[in-house]
Amino acid sequence: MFEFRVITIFPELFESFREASLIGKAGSKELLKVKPIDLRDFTDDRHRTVDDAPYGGGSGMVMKAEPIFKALEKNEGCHKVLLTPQGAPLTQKIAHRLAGQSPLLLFCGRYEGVDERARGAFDEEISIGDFVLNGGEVAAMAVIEVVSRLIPGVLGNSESIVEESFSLGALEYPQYTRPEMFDGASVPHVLLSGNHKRVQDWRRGQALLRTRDRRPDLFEKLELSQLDRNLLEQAIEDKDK
Ligand code: 6GU
Repeated sequence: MFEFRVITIFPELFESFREASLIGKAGSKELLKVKPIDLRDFTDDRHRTVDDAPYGGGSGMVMKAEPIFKALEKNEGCHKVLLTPQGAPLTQKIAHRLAGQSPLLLFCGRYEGVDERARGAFDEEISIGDFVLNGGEVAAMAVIEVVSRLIPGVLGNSESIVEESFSLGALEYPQYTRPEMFDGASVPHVLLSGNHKRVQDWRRGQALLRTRDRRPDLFEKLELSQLDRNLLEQAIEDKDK
């Protein structure tokens, strides 16, 4: 059983999340558990204070070191992650590593940050992208979702993990479902051919074309075989027709 522990000042945000969709189903199958932990349980003043004004002045509040240390102490043995925009950008590769690190403790930073002296108590810091959230809660949910789907048995079909975008370094190919004609647009003929090899080749070509057009940064890193080059060439031709 993979265990996520989430330290947050908003534990209630995780109640519906842990019950919904894939995460909830995996929870009932006892493949994983999401345990929200209220940071305020680790304070001892009447107001359950978790933040204070920054030394040196300035706007916003800083999360106090003491409750953080107490909460982490109570959870020793976990792999401890601080969620912060200053962390390493989350990738599929990092997610695969985290999927082997249960119990995984996710600490949701709030306000303007955490006291610098508490940062050393974490094993690593992770961000989910170059934008600013008010707190790490949504980032923690992103990490839980990314990691959960890599846990054996959580996804219905384990092939879908391997085939996906980013695992192969390329974006996903275009998908279609019924009806065959929608708003004057038909489904590409090859997908109706029943020829598995042709379908596979077409999808690879489309995935490469998409990656080239939309994510040149990813495309640059792909190591293309001669077949890949031919399939991309074909996809470019099909587009120009
Ligand atoms: Cl992990 N936290 C916050 N507050 N903002 C973020 C983030 C994390 N990742 C991207 N933006």
